[in-house]
Amino acid sequence: MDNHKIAQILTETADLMEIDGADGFRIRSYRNACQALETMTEQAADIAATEGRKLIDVPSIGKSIAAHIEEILRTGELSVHKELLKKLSPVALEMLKIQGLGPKGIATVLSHFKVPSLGELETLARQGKLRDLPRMGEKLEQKIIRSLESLQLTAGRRLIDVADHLAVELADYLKQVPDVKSVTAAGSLRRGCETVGDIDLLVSGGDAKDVATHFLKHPQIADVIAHGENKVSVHLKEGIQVDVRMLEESCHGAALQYFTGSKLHNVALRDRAKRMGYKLNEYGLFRIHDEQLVAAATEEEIYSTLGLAYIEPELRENTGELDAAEVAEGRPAQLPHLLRIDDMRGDLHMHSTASDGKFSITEMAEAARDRGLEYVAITDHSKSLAMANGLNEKRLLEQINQIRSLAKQVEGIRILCGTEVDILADGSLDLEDDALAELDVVVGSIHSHMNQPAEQMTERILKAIENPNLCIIGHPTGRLQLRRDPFPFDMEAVLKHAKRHGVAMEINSFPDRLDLRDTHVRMCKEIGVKLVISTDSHHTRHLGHMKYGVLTARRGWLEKSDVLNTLPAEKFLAALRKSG
Ligand code: DGT
Ligand code: CA
Ligand code: CA
Ligand code: ZN
Repeated sequence: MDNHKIAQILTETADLMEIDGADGFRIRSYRNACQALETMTEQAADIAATEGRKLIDVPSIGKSIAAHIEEILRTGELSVHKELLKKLSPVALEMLKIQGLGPKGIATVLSHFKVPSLGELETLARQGKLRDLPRMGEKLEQKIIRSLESLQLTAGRRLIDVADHLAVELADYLKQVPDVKSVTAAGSLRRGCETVGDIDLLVSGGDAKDVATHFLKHPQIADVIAHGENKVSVHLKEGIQVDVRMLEESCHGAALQYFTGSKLHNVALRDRAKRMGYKLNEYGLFRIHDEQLVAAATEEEIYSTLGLAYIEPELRENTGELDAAEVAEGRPAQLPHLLRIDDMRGDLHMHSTASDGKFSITEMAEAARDRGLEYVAITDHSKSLAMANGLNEKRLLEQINQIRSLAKQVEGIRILCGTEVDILADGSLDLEDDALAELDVVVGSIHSHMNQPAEQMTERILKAIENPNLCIIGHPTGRLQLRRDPFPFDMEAVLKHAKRHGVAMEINSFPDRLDLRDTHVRMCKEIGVKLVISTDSHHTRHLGHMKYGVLTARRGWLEKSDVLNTLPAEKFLAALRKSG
């Protein structure tokens, strides 16, 4: 078991202890240990297995946590964790996802009612039974109902990076079967969706029986949902469903097209086929009048037989892609030439140890360089974000000097001076203009007072855009996927204002955020606002999230020219809004 999985169990235990009203000092020791596990370069399992070495020698890991880690390594679970779940409620952890409730609120609810499921909680809320509990009230009760509704919409869905990593691991595993030619992820994962309901894997080549037998031996499988001749569906221990389909190589393209979806895209494509005298299904494209197969091996030939240019998976949502792909006489297709990950040259949002990052400026820059980037901006938090150790003007100016002298030592990448400055409740920025004017890149973000009414929030962002030092709005809607809804504001008004003032909007690539999201990105393009794609890295490992931001950009129909950090450094700086 890797450090991340151990940390997950310990974090959940700390959450449960918080609901249980445990001592704050003890809870903090769990959280500190998790942070140590997430950042250390060695695996806890290796340390535990090495003679003469002990887990308690790792900083932040004390005697009782070390014993917990050993138990997790030995048994795969933690008895304290299980006991707390039993004592509190099997859905205690899920209740933490309900906005506005929090550990104290959950404790209050659980001390008055039995809550075996979220459905039971919803019933209590709808019957008005929560409002009279201490520190609750009708407003919070309504908020709980709304939050439960949006949780239902996303229930069982996983963030794209989680599904992506699992799919890669399973594909490698399936490729061990003799004669398997390819294993491809289809469905929402291939379309680059921000969350994934289940993982669809298509296996080409190899004997279907062998593939199924091998797959069913995978250690991560929790239970088998269906096992047919050409398809196996399972739940992984992680909770997510995986559908594996074994294909005939001859109709690989047709199956890939069908199982990539989206359903709406497929319905529209089938309608088009029908109008042209064809039938389309997962086995191929057939002429209706004589049932003759006309295309099946590749997606390209299916689209082209239907008079269409190849449509990239990220565009297959039935939002105009079929019209744009039309190749009529004398008119080429109108599809965008989608941005590619290799087009990215810079990353304009990352944190160092000066605020809440885990690595130094040099380490971040070198890691970005090793990933092929040409420039990065260090954008630590500003002073009002005290819990993230945000920088005041003095520390920021010191950091600028530090970066300028580092620039001579770190070869092969340009380090730009930046900040992620808080946009305060009234729309002013958290740092003096004089200090901001010294920087190459000013990202402005909202981290506080997110409950403002939409009108006030809109005014706040419009005012921030008017500050001539601001270059980029960071994670503009503030959402945390599966956890926190975006704060409401007038997106169109903000985008028009940003365009007028030359401010760029960020696509924050952090999988929990993906903010702006695909539909907003497309609005930017239509309005003509420029975008940047950044990782918001707090760890060198997060730099790899860039690909999810790029997928979101592609789903928003972006081309290279729509994204400022595809430009070389000098041109990027010239294109970025300049103060004065
Ligand atoms: P998800 O799993 O909720 O994130 O979304 P998808 O798009 O991966 O949906 P999924 O896994 O149910 O099906 C994968 C693709 O297979 C879907 O995008 C289109 C195709 N497909 C599956 N079942 C049907 C169906 O009953 N009708 C149609 N038209 N297409 C289907
Ligand atoms: Ca799926
Ligand atoms: Ca599926
Ligand atoms: Zn931020």
